[in-house]
Amino acid sequence: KWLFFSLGKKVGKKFFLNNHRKMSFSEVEALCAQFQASVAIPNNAKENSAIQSLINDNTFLGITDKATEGHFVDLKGRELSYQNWNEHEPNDAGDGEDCTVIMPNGKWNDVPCSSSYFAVCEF
Ligand code: GN1
Ligand code: CA
Ligand code: CA
Repeated sequence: KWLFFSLGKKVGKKFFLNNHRKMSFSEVEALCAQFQASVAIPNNAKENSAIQSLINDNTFLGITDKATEGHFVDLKGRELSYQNWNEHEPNDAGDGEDCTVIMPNGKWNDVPCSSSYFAVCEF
């Protein structure tokens, strides 16, 4: 089967690399850390497009509201400089959603951290 996406993309000083296996958010954090990388966070539209070009399914970003419900920050608790939520998101649906995925259309959705999605690390 042909893959219509690439394995990695350079944007400025960042390199985004995606993993073609679904895993929970804690597994994604461990995976990226293993490579001295972090779970990807797009800081602007250009970086968001770069990540979008690497994926064809929902993919975790390094953005959570675990600390304060409804307040999404990076994994060090810092404010986000860019956000690209889908309409009506984040909505903390179901039993709660504290992690974030980028969808194939480039928009973001909050999802349960325990659910399994693809991953992108940034170097
Ligand atoms: C999904 O399955 P449902 O409709 O309850 C999604 C939510 C979205 C919602 C948007 C696990 O929830 O995050 O906000 O659609 N849940 C999952 O309508 O992806
Ligand atoms: Ca939440
Ligand atoms: Ca949601």
